[in-house]
Amino acid sequence: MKPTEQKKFDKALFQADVKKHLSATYAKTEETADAHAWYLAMGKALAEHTTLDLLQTENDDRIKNAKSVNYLSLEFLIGRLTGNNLISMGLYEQITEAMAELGQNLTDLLEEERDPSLGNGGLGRLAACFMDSCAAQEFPTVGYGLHYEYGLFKQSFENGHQKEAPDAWRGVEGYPWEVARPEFAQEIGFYGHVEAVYENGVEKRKWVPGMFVKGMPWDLPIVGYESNTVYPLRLWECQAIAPFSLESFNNGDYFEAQHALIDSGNITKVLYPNDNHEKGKTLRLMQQYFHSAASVRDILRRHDEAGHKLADIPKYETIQLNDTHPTIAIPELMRILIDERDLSWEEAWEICSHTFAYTNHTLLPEALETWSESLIQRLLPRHMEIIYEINHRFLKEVRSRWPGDVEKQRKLSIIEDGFHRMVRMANLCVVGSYAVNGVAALHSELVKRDLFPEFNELYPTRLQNVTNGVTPRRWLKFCNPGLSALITDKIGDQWPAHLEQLSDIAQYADNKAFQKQYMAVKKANKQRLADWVQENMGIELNTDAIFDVQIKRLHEYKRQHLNLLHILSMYHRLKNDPTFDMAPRVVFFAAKAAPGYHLAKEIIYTINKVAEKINNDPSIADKLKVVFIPDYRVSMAEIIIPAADVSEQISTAGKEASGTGNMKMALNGALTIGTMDGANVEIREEVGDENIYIFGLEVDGVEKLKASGYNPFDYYNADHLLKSSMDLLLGDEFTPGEPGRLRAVYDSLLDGGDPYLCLADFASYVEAHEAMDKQYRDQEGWAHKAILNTALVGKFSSDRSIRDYVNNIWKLEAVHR
Ligand code: 26Q
Repeated sequence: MKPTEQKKFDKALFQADVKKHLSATYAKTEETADAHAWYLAMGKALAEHTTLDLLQTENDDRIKNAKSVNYLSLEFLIGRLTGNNLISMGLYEQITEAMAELGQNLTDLLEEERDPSLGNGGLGRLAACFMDSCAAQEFPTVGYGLHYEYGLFKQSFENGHQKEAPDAWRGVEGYPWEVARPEFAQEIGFYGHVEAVYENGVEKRKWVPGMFVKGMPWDLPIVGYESNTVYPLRLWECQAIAPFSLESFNNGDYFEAQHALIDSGNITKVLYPNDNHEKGKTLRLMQQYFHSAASVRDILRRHDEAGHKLADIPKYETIQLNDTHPTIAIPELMRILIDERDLSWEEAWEICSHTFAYTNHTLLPEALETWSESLIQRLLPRHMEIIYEINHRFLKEVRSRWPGDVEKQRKLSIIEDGFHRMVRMANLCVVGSYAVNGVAALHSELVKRDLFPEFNELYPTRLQNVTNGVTPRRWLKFCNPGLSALITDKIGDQWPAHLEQLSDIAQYADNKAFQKQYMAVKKANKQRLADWVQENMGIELNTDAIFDVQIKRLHEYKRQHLNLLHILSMYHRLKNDPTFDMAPRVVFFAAKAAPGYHLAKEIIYTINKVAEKINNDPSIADKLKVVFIPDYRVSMAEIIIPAADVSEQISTAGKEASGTGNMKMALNGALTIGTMDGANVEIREEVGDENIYIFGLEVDGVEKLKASGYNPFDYYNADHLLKSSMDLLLGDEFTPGEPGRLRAVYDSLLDGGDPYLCLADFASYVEAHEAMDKQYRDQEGWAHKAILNTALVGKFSSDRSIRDYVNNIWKLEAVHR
């Protein structure tokens, strides 16, 4: 839909709707309503419109008869919906005015919304950007996720230590944008046994589950940018089937029945807070199966109701698996087709193996999912049989390709042999999918070379690349209105849907007037962040300083502790070298650590302690400040990213699959300091080597160093600055009266072997920072580079990523409404 075709907005009607919800839904009068009540009432009034559009999209025959993508993900880190939906609906200005007439400031109301924290980090946020881009380009999509009661924990600091608290994101009143769809509820089984039944002399397998739960779907509206298309993000909530056990209920064993209610309520109670690390917990596998089973059944329901044949599933549906977390959907679809729909194995496999596609997001061995065979056997006995059969037939193929090569069979087998046999979910995904992709060019090459070389030989076209992207609506237009206005002023207002147009900004990179305006916007964004920090953390910041930003989950491979070493080196030099000069700098961190990741929490503690000392040292003054912003979340990113001068993307080469924060910050005019890792490689290709600061070992350098026996002490002893910086952690400089309290990080880098090569990259990292520091003192040169970053990263729109999926993998067409 073109903006000119926008449905007419009736202000008076909308205001009446808001007042109606204020009283009828939230029991407030205009006199007693606070900002929160006004936000809720406004949200409900808006959601009325999106729900209508959702139903129309759902019932659109052209969509029913077109191919859809079903995006299966255990995480959707969508961020606040109200502001974003207003932008997509093209109503931001009108609603600002309508609410102002009701005495309410829209910006303040938007701050009342809690972030739906239904994801950990990059993978969940990517799923949210992809939903936005599918809707914007009107590629028929349903997102399937889980309706966790508690999202990712809230983080606070107590004496520098991370403290976690539960996050009941829906609040007491419920989330205004969601709508329950009880008509689509599903019953899902667990446990039990498999029976053999004979029909006309042929054996049929039948799973008899030992317990059932209910899957209740809640729909969130994903509004297409400037279109009436609204796709559902369907989140399953697990509920007990009440009365759970009729027998125990009738026997008067009420408490037994209640107990069961409580157990099934547990399944979607809380999001697992591990990022890039799997822990083989039963409840997590129950979440995964619950999610897959409910989603697959809903897909089949839609397919059946549209009047399509089973054999045509691959023609009308594709199922994208966001990492291996929903892998069990593959044997689940096989089970339904064979056991419930009476297809032969061959017919069922023909369908399945042309329906699923799998995205890999990590090479870290500790993040590759495996589940114990005995656990799957107990929880999902029929699925285990099906997995054996898939493996059996697959290994036959391996044997005919490499006769007599037992090693190949051992490596490729879906079942890992050993004392405890394990099911390798990634192998099951590759075997059961028609396409597998990595998330950046380098990562996809490593997937082929290191993770699945034999699969790549066996199925040479299956492994592909789709470089990640981010939605320019949320990550530029909405979060950076100043820069957006400036861009629109120069190149018109079509860029949010056609980000490649940003390249037209490049011609202004040397235009002094434009540079001034651009830097003024950056300054205002820095002021907005500084105000937030002043108000919430009581730290005063100088907005002339370099705002140096590292925001992402806390993980050793992301090397927040390398950044820390740089901070220590600056502190050391400021204290000890009278000739040392540097531009004032504020180093920002924001990161949550998985609650069970001890060293990650120690790194947070160490940074906080170092920050405390530096920020209060009068001799440092405003040369250096360190700010660890608590409770990193999407709405916080929306304030930090537009204010960044420097974007820290410093993972050990080969470890970060893509990164997406790198794209968001470059788009908003930060210069990247980064390794040749993930999408940094492609950002450099786009912006040019002069406009990015690349440092450190590359993948082959990392490999060679590791192979030759890396010894961090060699670097420690040879580099005076490095040694002096690290030694600061040994005494009680930052923990008065508690010497050695910061040893954990120090030890991990020396005795611990420095597995992510911080010391090897330190000198090169410091050198890159010095070059940036020097460049920053030349503000015109800096502006030139920053403008070119904004101008040249159009490739990283998630619209382009989705078009890549559509053209190379999904093969489906847009349906314009
Ligand atoms: C697995 C099993 C049990 C419990 C938890 C998990 C689990 C949960 C989340 C494993 C991994 C994740 C998240 C991974 C992730 O966020 N990966 C990131 O994906 C981004 C989008 O592709 C990339 O940009 C990042 O490079 C990658 O680290």
